[in-house]
Amino acid sequence: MSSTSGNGLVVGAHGRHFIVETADGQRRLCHSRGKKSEAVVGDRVQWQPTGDEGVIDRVEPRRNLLFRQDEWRSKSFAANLDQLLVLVAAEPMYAETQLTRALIAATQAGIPAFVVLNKIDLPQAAAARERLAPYRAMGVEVIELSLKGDAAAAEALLRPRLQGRSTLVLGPSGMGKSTLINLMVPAAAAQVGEISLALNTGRHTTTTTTWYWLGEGRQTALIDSPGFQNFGLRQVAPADLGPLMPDLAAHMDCRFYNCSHLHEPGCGVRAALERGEISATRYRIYQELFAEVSSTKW
Ligand SMILES: Nc1nc2c(ncn2[C@@H]2O[C@H](COP(=O)(O)OP(=O)(O)OP(=O)(O)O)[C@@H](O)[C@H]2O)c(=O)[nH]1
Ligand SMILES: [Mg+2]
Ligand SMILES: [Zn+2]
Repeated sequence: MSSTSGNGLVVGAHGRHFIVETADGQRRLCHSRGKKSEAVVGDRVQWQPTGDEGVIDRVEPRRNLLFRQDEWRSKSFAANLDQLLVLVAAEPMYAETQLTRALIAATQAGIPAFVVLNKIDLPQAAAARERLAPYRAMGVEVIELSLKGDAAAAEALLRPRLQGRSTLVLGPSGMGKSTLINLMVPAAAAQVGEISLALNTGRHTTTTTTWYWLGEGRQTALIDSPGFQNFGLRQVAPADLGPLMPDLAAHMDCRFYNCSHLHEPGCGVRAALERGEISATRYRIYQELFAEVSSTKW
């Protein structure tokens, strides 16, 4: 059977250009119809050929979509995910607010998430580990490894965790996302940048989102993504923010049903903060996010 048209999976996206994997496993360059580029990596699409290339006619309904909403634009990461792997490391040190934002976006999108702390071969890893303590305490799974220092151990930890699922690898620039993809998918050849190059010149930094199959049978997928700096959460309504943070949500026995947990008397969240049951940093991030999402018009 030849793939003259039909169903496909978006495995790469760059502006209005898409790589669509057809039913027989071929990859084909496709364009979106019209001005809007609606498809994202992970989308199931209907397409038809135009010469050697193709046109996407329709995007099938999505199971989920992970995206960020900055002040002026919305940026989709990927669709139809089974899970999110947030990759962090101590060199360069990840910003905790970025981790929090990724976890909130995943929770709101209904996508289970876990954290991988990479580069534990470096002495700075202790500080990163400490920073993750509140996340472990609220039930977030954290896997520690060194993709370069002990690749075999890293692979053994990751493989069962990824098996049979589609996983988006997300994290700030330089954490090792492409290194992880290359370890798990030897044929991937994802571009890995040396830290100095990545941060100083942008070279070798991943700029597109790409779907890779891990092993035979097209059952397990890993998705490499560009590192992010901003991670806007303006899709979240202010009142939804606290409930999306499990450590705060556990203490929302407040006097007022519409408590903002910022200044009201009888606030269970602030009481827990004073007792040391909520991390001061997490609460500060909540304040920062609350201000940010409150400046959005609803
Ligand atoms: N010390 C150490 N360095 C590592 C480890 N894993 C990756 N690196 C290095 O970290 C740097 C960044 O790795 P990448 O895989 O390019 O990071 P990335 O997350 O894909 O970065 P962007 O594409 O810019 O988002 C490279 O120089 C890697 O060699 C590790 O376990 N230990
Ligand atoms: Mg990369
Ligand atoms: Zn409150």
